[in-house]
Amino acid sequence: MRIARPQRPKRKDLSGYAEELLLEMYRRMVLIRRFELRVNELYHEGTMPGTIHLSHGQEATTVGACLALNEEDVITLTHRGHGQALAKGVSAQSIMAELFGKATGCCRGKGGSLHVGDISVGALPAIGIVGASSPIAAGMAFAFQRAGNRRIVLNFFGDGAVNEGDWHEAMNLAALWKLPVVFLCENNFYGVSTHISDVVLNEYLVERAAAYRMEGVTIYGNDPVTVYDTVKEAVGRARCGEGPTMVECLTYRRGGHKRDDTSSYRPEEEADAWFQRDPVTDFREYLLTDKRITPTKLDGLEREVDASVNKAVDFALSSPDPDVATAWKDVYAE
Ligand SMILES: Cc1ncc(C[n+]2csc(CCOP(=O)(O)OP(=O)(O)O)c2C)c(N)n1
Ligand SMILES: [Mg+2]
Repeated sequence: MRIARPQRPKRKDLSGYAEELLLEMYRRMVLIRRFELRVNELYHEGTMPGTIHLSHGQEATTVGACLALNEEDVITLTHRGHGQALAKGVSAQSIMAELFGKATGCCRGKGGSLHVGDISVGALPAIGIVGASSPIAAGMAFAFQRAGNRRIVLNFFGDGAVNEGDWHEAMNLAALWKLPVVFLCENNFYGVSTHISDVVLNEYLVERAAAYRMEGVTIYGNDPVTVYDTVKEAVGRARCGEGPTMVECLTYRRGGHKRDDTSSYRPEEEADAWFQRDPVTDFREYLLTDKRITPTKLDGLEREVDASVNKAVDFALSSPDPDVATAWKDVYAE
């Protein structure tokens, strides 16, 4: 097993970024963190049904990537999709209600954790089959290209997807037809308990993009500014008809693969090194290097986020279950 250590790039001067953008980055990252930790509690105390894959630890990647998009652009989500949905602007209330299987959920309680999303804000409900979202993303990008509407698709996938046939077919056609899509790999080094270096010889997964003559880059995924700048550039190229880019973001999940997984398969030295580079606390510290941003502002924002997560839980718990008569509604196209 090859251990990859977190390598944070040199911090940039933040004065060139709008304060509003920086605060929104932080707000969304804190929202994902607090949301996921709350879901974890609710699940383990037995209040929440179903299964869950939590995304805390990967906030900088999802938020940096989604903020580089326009509202009308679309993302595809993975099985680890709560953070991706929140980052694109799906409401915390409707995701929380979905996790409880309530009628007010973003999929009216029929999808649960594995299918969160809301197409009205450009988040296609998640696809739990590893690698299967990439051809769908390429297909949507093909439709956008034909319509000439300058929208783009951002396809989230994990390191586990790069050995799936579907993923390769999508990469090939997207490169060949210069489709307006960004392939965003959340490389957290593990597919369940399998370390990526035990199943792929390449040091960086982005080497796969070169095989399709696609642009590609590997970046540190725990800094939202780095992710934002890189994805923004990729999005710009895609929107101008210059074709797709693969962006590989190196990150780490703080929890297990799912539910009760304690991640005992992760070497302590690897986990410790990544846990010390917490994207949320790191970004808070980074923001405070900018003279426009004060601890008071960030504390206030954190309190607002906490209140919104509490509100989301209350909303979900007090929402009705779906009516049995609607069981087949919205399942097939009419
Ligand atoms: C085609 C397919 N094979 C197996 C599974 C079971 N499965 C669910 S998540 C997962 C691991 C995916 O790893 P990765 O793509 O790296 O995403 P991560 O869980 O690390 O976010 C597997 C094997 C699946 N959902 N789909
Ligand atoms: Mg993974």
